[in-house]
Amino acid sequence: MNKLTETSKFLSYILRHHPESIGIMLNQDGWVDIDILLAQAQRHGRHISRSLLMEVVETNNKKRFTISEDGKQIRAAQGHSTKQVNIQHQAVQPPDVLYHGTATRFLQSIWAQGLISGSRHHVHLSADVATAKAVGMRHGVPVILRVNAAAMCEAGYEFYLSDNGVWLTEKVPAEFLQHLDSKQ
Ligand code: HQG
Repeated sequence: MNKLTETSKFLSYILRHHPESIGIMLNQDGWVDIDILLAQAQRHGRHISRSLLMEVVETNNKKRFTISEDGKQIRAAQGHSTKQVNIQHQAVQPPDVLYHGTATRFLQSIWAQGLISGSRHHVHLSADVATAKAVGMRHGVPVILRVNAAAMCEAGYEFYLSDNGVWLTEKVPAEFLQHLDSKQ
């Protein structure tokens, strides 16, 4: 694994899941001072220069990390499981249709329970089929579910858009899901 990918994975682990593992606290919005992050990483045996950090942020294929406007702080854009973070997203109107990529082995449970966020804070949805397919492939044989976001909005469900363009919602009951036929 190259240095950029390795550092990106380390940052995801710290900024989404286990900030306490290097003794840092994230604020409710997920931010931490870059100076503190790098110093604590160093103390735990992981040297990351500021220029490497910035290169990871800038080159990251999914724009997983966001730098604050003043340039002093960093956060993961989405995907959190740590209880330190509770981002107060602004609800926004989603496209009428969103997509969720998953693996065939989860389908039975999804039809029974709907989409649930599991350990993460939200269910992750995308506006396009290609992204959903790539997400599904991480878990096995991919299958794409079509989410009737328009009907969910009418029913009062809220949607949020992360810094990096991932659509988030708390859960998706099965009645709003449809198996996307490969011909569509
Ligand atoms: C499934 C990546 C059984 C769900 C991606 C998924 C994304 C159920 C898996 C981000 C279920 C959770 C998140 C139910 C949902 N029964 N299985 N009731 N409800 N599931 O990794 O959406 O590379 O936590 O379908 O691009 O795959 O990390 O979520 O298959 O944006 O930046 O449970 O992670 O981004 O898996 O991926 P995950 P996800 P990063």
